Amino acid sequence: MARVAIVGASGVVGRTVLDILGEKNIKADFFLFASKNSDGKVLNIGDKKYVVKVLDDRIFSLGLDYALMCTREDVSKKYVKRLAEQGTVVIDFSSYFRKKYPLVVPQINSEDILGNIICNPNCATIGEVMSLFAIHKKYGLKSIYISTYQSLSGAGKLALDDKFVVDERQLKKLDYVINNNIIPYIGTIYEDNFCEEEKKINFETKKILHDEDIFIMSQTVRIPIDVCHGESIFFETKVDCDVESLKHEIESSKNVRYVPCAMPILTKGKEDVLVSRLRQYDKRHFAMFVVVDNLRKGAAQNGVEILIELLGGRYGRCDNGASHSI
Ligand code: 2RA
Repeated sequence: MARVAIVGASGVVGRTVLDILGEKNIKADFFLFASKNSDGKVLNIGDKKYVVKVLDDRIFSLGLDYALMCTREDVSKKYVKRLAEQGTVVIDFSSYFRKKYPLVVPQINSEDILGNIICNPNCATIGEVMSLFAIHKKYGLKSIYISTYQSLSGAGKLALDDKFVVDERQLKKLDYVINNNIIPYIGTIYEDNFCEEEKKINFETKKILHDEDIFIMSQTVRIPIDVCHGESIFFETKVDCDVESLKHEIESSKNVRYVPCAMPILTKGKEDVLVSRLRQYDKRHFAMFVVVDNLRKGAAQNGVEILIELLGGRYGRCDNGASHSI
């Protein structure tokens, strides 16, 4: 069996990766790593228990086939290249390598899975491109205007702890109180007044859809819910079309469903991206509302799907949900 590390296993995304590996019954020799705080913790994959080890240079002596790095940029920067150089195929969840290495949503661009470093996109980008890729393929997209409503778990465990804090001095992660509030940016704000999350969405959308010419404007906002990102998306197609034709494309996209009212409570813990309220202004201008579980399809599930693609390539293609012996 292959040897697979999950690094950052005790974080919100890492734990979701473990859940999904268990749900999909993926068989491998797993090694779980995290920071000192989680040393010795026991976590499950399916009904099997694993002891979490502190991440350090010992990871390089394990002869790993795959590593899922559910880690921050600084940790990925330190470990990803070295692992890749010694033959481990790394699926990196941080944004550190996204400009240079393949950035993959398997339903859209699995052909980009090449080499030993594969990047998992940003959660808000994944929801957006999942809802639009079939439309882009069939009708072309000239422009996308997206406003996001992003949950606290997108910023990790500490941001979830900030949910009920009312005294700014007691915040662990966020810059402002989120209790009964919304914060109109995510990540660093740059000199041009765009924030980090907006720049990620703009860059990543073009890279995943293989289209540098799409005009994209985004506005990213943090809201006080635990899980699932909402996205209000306006888009312009390159050719004339109508709501029914677009709905058909959405409904025929894998892991995307059109529903009467897409809300976080409907997608939390689920695999599919939900789309609703598709409407048209004229033959080329449309609007819709999208929700994605940011921990699942927006992060962990996408990474596990990349792993499954890799297993298919190396060991014979496997179907989602089947038992995968690596
Ligand atoms: C967030 N998408 O929600 C970003 C990073 N996961 O903060």
